[in-house]
Amino acid sequence: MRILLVQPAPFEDRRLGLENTVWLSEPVSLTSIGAMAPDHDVEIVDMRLEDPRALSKKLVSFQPDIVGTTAMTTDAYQAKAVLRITRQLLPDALTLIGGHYPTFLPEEYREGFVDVIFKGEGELGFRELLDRWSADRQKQPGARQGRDCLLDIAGTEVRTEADAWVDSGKRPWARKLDELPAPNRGLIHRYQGQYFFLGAAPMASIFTSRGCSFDCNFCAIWEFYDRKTRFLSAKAIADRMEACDEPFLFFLDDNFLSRTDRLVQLCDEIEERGIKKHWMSQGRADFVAANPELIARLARNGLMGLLSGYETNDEDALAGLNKRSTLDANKKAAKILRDNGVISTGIFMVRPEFEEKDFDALYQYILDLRVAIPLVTVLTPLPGTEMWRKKRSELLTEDLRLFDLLHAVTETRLPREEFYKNYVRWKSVGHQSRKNYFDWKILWMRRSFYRKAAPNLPRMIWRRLRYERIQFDHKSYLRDEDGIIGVGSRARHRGAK
Ligand code: B12
Ligand code: SF4
Repeated sequence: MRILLVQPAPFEDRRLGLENTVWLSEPVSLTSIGAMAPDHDVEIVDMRLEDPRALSKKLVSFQPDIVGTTAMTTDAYQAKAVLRITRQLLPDALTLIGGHYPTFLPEEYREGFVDVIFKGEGELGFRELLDRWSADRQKQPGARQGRDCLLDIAGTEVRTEADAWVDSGKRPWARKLDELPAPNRGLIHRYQGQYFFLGAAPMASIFTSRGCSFDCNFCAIWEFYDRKTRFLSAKAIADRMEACDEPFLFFLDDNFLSRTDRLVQLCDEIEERGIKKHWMSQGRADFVAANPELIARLARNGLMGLLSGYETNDEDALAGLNKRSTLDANKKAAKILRDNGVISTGIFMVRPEFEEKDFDALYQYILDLRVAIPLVTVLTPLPGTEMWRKKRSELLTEDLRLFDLLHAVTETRLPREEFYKNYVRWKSVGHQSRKNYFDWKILWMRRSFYRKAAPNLPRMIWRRLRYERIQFDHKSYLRDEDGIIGVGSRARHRGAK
């Protein structure tokens, strides 16, 4: 069978998107499920790197039997558009959707142009679907059962021939990550070299664990994976590192720094095999604070950047987020990372109730911490989170384009224009932070990284300048909200549902 997997482009032109400025990651959801179909003809189209007409062209030329796409919250509408176009151009193709957003709000995809909604981890369910669908297709055309042959695949919702939706309940997680095949990166070969994190390019993406054992109330990941974490072994991680040609890697785990024994084993593997890659990941500040020697060893073995949620300058607010960490841990972590030349990308939140003095205090805190790159987000109740369930009635809109963590989707205490004017002051904080963090000692200590990344510098600066004009113009936020947030918007959006 011919299978087309499509990574949607989440944003229309002139809107912000992390993938435009900071981080364009490989579509690992699609390479992961693509790896489950070695006996079929699979292609991936990454619409973030394609002309908008590429999808219809590919549908017509490839004539897939199955088209699948994926969505996190901000991709939700574009993912729908992918399947709607598919139905128009190829009425007989089976259409599938999976990912975080459909898992949490499957009802949003119960539409005539969607045939199967995957909830949770996709590999095993996708394989089961392929087996059933291809067995059914091999029957005489008259004897086909249609979609009803897919009805009881655990982890899916299927639209029956009679146009009703049947939910087959949760699918148990794959027991061990090592038992799943590695994502098939050959499927994105033609895009290789185009994925990046800031100046690190070409960059490959590797997933080494799934889930998180913490329960921050603004985060969906622990709910997605039932607050359990499964890990790839250190040996399998090292195998995957070696299999990548790229000098830069991103470990996509939400909480990479979580099992010291595995990290020690990973250092052993990297040292024994002599792997010389530069890699980045995401990890908690309290882990860094508690394990300075391990961080130093990881840095010697290629750890070059770490994204951590420092979140806030207020101990009570940290506790209110269920973060289970402290400001003291933030301070220690930022110092340990800097001492080891690890680029600390600190994620912070402004809250809708902020007044000018709260912005001042947060920005001063960021400067005092000396993180290399501060990413300042607006606290957002994302679908699937505890915070969403609590705050849903307070939302001014459910238009998902504004759920990018850069817009306030609830009432702000300051007038909205003032709120965004204060928010974009983040620009000078960012510039000052970079100055505070980088010095010749750090550049010398990590010279092999900076030497390899240097050729990317002009492109990175160009990307930044282009988007800074949008990112740091408060009017662009108001423009995005225009017609979405305003008088009566809550009633309008509820009415539209
Ligand atoms: C890399 C990444 C990004 C990349 C791009 C992701 C991409 N689409 O390629 C970038 C940096 C752009 C990004 C941006 C954002 N991200 Co992000 N990102 C991730 C991250 C770290 C890894 C994604 C990944 O590759 N996962 C690996 C694959 C294997 O997992 P998966 O996607 O879940 O896929 C599995 C199943 O869902 C399912 N499946 C998925 N799709 C399909 C399709 C079919 C047909 C089938 C059968 C199955 C299936 O099967 C797969 C294999 O089991 C995840 C964390 C995570 N744990 O996934 C967060 C995550 C997806 N991001 C998240 C968020 C909140 C964001 C942002 C909105 C905000 C922010 N500031 O980060 C922005 C978006 C705003 C914007 N556009 O600017 C949330 C999503 C929550 C939600 N409700 O949607 C996550 C889960 C992080 C978290 N801790 O909550 N992100
Ligand atoms: S924010 Fe980080 S630590 Fe908290 S639940 Fe999400 S992944 Fe885990």
